[in-house]
Amino acid sequence: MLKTFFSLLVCLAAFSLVCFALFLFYSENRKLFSIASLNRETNPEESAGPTGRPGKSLDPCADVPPNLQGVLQVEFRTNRTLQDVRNHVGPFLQQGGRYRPTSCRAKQKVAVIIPFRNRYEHLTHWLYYLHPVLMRQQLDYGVYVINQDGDGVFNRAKLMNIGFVEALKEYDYDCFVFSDVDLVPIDDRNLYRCSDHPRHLSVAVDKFNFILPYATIFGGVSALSEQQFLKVNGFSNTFWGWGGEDDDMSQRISYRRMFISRPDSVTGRYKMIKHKRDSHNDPNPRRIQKLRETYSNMDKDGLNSLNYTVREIRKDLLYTFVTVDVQADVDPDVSVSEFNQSKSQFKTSRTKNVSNLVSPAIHNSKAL
Ligand code: BGN
Repeated sequence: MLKTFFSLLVCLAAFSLVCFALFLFYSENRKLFSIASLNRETNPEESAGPTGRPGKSLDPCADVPPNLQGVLQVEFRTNRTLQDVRNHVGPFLQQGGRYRPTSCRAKQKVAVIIPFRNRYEHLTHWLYYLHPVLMRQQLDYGVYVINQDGDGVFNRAKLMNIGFVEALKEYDYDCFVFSDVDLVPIDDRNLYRCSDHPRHLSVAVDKFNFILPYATIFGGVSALSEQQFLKVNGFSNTFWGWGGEDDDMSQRISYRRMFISRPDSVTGRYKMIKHKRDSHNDPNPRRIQKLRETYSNMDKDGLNSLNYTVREIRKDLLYTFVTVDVQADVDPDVSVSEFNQSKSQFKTSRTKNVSNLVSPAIHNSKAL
């Protein structure tokens, strides 16, 4: 009698333990399970990861991905760490920030390229929101953070060209989405895909009161297929500092008889993470003049003249981090501090750098 009672007690204890473990597991992974629903209808054939062979027998994914949520809650004030993001989305990713849907064959192979320097907090938010969005959009994608080494003048466009070349070395991508690290979409129906014409995705940014600032704008987030990008010879490599490189691309597109396609202004809404202007990225005083030269320069300034040195390629679960030397001039601000340290030695280099950058007539032109 006593023996039966004890056996019952042991069974009860074991059962409670299992229930408790299950409760813990589900409550810890609540968020993950909403993403996991994307992967429900898996079959063994499909389970090859992004680096494996895609399941050949899979049907193509639907034109409109079925699990989209529409308008999203996006909040940047929360303290978030990269480890939080790894816990949140990591189980669905392959090293290097790679993903491929398991229930269907993705329509496009997309490399998402982020020009970067020293904005880890923004990157954390970006990864936290974008990975689930890109997964729900059923893309076969990889995230490439192209990090400019050193303190030279920033060159966003050159970093994007480098992203294009480096991503293609890894995988047969057919679409390239170029995204600022501080821009997060607030509607997941804004598909990170390429279309018949180069596509501008960030059409309604909160910073600009959700309106398109001007008709030809192509900055923020944009998408070009491999063919479209090759047709315009990529971005210019010669826009140093802030502004104009996207307008130059916009002109390249029209000179090659393509149009800019866009989502509507509801779907194309974005939140921008607020921040102070980066150092070593002051408005480029030469940008207006340079925009007059797009037509004559575009065949010789771009992918075919790109040169850089890869310093390091680091694979995180959430992204591929490529650190590159873009052969940037020393920032004039840096030169000024050097000037204080060593006046005589400095004289020649400062003259060279400043004369490269300053065009007094447009120095005060107002940037958006
Ligand atoms: C424009 C910039 C773009 C930038 C948008 C939005 C220039 C060229 C001279 C007019 N263009 O003014 O590069 O993406 O603002 O910030 O500065």
